[in-house]
Amino acid sequence: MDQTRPSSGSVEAEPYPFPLAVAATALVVIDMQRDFLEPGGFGDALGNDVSLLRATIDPLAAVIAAARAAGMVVVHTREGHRADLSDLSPAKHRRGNFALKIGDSGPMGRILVRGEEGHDIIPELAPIAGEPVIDKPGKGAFYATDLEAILRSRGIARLVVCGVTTEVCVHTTVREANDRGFDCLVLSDCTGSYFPHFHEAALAMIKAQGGIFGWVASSSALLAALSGA
Ligand code: C5J
Repeated sequence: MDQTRPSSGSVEAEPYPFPLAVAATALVVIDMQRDFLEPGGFGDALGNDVSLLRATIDPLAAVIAAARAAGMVVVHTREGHRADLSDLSPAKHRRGNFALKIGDSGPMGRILVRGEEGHDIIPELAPIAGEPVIDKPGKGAFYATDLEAILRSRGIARLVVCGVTTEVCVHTTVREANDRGFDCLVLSDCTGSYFPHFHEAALAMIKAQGGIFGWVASSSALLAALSGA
């Protein structure tokens, strides 16, 4: 059986409906980490208003719960580095020129370092047993990780992508996935940016030109489709 064929119905999306194929779809939750979403983390250290990202938490919690109930594969990612920073390129380390850099000590431990408090996924969206957590040193979730192997071994061909930030790690991941042949649906209210105009532009780019990178929908459209599936 072709698992990518719709199991029933489709998600109301732009530029056109996204066929639902639950068994072949994974929910990929990008970098919902304390370092990006809580005061004292990396995002805050860069001068950003973290409350802009926190608006995604409630809708995303509902989507994760529905995905789990439907038996969808749920994958989480975290951006961060080894404690000795041996996987941090000098270029990435230099970038920004702010008071706090990756690896420096902040209020939630060393910024974007694996194992530190700030690197953890926020408690509201904590992974449950059996859900893969992908630690990634880059912006894209496929670069230098085993995400693709994990998805392919589970027969996944389609991704619902959520998380932060829309124009950086979400967008990079969607572009990487698209080039690897995955169909991506991005949920507009479950993705967020410190820059609302970047969020809007990033979503517009995904669905432009007949869905050049994928589809965009609201979480309510996915929840409606899942409840009918
Ligand atoms: C950033 C991310 N913005 N997860 N990371 O540095 O989007």
